[in-house]
Amino acid sequence: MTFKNAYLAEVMETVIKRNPAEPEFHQAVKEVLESLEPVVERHPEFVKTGIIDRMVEPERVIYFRVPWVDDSGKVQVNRGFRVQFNSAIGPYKGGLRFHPSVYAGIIKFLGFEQVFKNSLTGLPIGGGKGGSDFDPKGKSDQEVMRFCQSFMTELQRHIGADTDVPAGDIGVGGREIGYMYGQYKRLRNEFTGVLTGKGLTYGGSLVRTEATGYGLCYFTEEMMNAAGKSFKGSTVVISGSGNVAIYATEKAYQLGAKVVALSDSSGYIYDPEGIKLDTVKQIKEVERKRIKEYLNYHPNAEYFEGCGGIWSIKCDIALPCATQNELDEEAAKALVANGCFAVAEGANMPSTPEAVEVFLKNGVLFGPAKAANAGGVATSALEMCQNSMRYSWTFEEVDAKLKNIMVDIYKNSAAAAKEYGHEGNFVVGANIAGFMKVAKSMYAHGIAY
Ligand code: NDP
Ligand code: 2IT
Repeated sequence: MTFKNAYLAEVMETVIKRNPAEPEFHQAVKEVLESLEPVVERHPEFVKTGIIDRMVEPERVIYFRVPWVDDSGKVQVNRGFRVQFNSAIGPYKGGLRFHPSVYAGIIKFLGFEQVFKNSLTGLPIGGGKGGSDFDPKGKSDQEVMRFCQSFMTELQRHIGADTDVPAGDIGVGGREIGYMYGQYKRLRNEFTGVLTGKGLTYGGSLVRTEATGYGLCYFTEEMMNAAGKSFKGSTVVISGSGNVAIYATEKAYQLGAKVVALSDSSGYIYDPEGIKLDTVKQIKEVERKRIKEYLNYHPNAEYFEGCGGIWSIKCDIALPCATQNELDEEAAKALVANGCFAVAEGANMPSTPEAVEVFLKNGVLFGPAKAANAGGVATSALEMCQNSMRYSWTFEEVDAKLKNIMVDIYKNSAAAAKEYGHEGNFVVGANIAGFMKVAKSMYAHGIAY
């Protein structure tokens, strides 16, 4: 244990004991608790009222059976989860992940991170996360629809526009949100903003599709500008080729950079002339095929099996946008050796703690996920706002609000880092800035004796 503070060490020990065999959750909690050392010294009232002891325990965990019938008539059973982590500053808010690797530890880590991220947006949203071990890959639209309907049949009794508002994450995009929204409406006979990431014809917000990737680049540009750097003329490597990666690529190009690599869980493509994004959108968004198909359109590009090698490509800026722990110490060293000067996390917790250490020690500008990818959930909160008003803003209006939010997140994280003696360390800064608003709210709400 690396804690100097005995109280924080004890909280960490309890988390490990109470949540055995959930290493991703332990990792996420440890990173935040390490950042809070200077805060607990300055705010003994948070220790006395058990704010942190309470924050590491979800308010509610819902775990349910999701039975559905596949195209051959066979009954399939998956597990559904919703972790309602913290509602101190607003209704629970956070995505749903459909991926075979989903289990309680993944959803808890994501839900915990979401609490601080949502606080950083400056908007009134609490933290939650959910999902299933269902694998949408290779399933027909009908199978996905039947699964989503069964999933929502249980989830609907736990959520609501003022209670808990889910959205997308890995494996959950517009198609899945549509099926789930349809089922919610059917069961509840109400038309409310209970999900975000909805289609534009039934209450979705412009820019929500692009928001996480665009927001990531707005944050990164702000962080780089403060250090005299920018996307303009830079070479960028982005992992993943899903929602976040595609729109990070689009914005990086708009800001004057060249993106040379993208990946999926099978491998990565390298196109030194610059990835042609229209081709990637066609392969991934329309055909739902593998990134390898890119070579059928652009035979001069190269394809490599296995996704880890992508970090050995020489670049100025790296944006991991696939999944947790996809960038390890060795990859971080390779990036540093190749002159990479900025890394910002589009995915949640994509860099291992050892990799983060390498970046910070070598002076790489490092934008942690909670701050850098908060544009998705921030725009979800703007979607909630428009739904409440029964009104909608233009693309330019939402995009301008998103940009302001990302600039503010950078400034607030940088300021908190400086105030607590860690100037330039945006991991510490984002964790503290996110923590303070939630802690003050929990303190104000008191505790039942
Ligand atoms: P998508 O499902 O659209 O895309 C996920 C991408 O990551 C795919 O290219 C996928 O490849 C790859 N990937 C998934 N799991 C693995 C794995 N175990 N190993 C290697 N590659 C993998 O999801 P999103 O783009 O929405 O999400 C990507 C990341 O961004 C996640 O960490 C998510 O939590 C985070 N995020 C998403 C937000 C959003 O608004 N969507 C907001 C903030 C963060 P393959 O197709 O082969 O599985
Ligand atoms: O990790 C995330 O912030 C998301 N998947 C988006 C959550 C949301 O509610 O838009």
